Amino acid sequence: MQFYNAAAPSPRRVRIFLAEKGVELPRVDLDLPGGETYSEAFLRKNSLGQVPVLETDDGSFITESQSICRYIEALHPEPNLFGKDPLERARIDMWDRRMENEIFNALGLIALHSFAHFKDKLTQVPAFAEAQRADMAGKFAWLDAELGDGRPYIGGERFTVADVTGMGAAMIADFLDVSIPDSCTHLQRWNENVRARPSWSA
Ligand SMILES: N[C@@H](CCC(=O)N[C@@H](CS)C(=O)NCC(=O)O)C(=O)O
Repeated sequence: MQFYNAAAPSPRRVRIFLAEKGVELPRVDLDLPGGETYSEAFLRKNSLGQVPVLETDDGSFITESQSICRYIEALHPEPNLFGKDPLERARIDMWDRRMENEIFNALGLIALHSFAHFKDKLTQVPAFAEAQRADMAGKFAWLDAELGDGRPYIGGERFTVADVTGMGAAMIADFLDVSIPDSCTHLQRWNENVRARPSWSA
């Protein structure tokens, strides 16, 4: 197996997941600002020119951070990060999707609509980036209210892939200098807890 990585939030989700599983994979580090993911050779692995990509032992390529994590979970079931029974699996999936849609992707849109690196990738609307930035406080307040039930982790009583997605989002927030408001004490508690995990530095 070979893991195609870069210094960016989506591959970081996989790095954190692998660290939580205690799994090490041979890794190829790509230079994102240098455009290495758009080489002809890499586009044959992922036609979107994005990382992460996992090359499996039979020569298949899995793209999408979450799909790679699911594959790793199937090969290394413990510690379980996707849920143990139908209800827990649904709850974790629900929270993972919420973290991705409401927080991770919302932050990503700020970068996509404001960084020069993405100018040829989409029609940038800088005002939209600013609007997204302004909307983040409300999104954090929503998540904070949810965590107000006292659960320690996003999906419930134990650490799961939904927290991994949240940690990826926290990396984007750091990079964009978007802070969790002081009033969001439950979210602050979660944020401090996950940053204290050894996998935070993966
Ligand atoms: N939905 C994809 C998103 C992958 C993605 O957007 N990767 C970014 C890094 S975070 C990338 O490779 N961007 C290359 C570029 O846009 O130049 C996943 O979760 O794997």
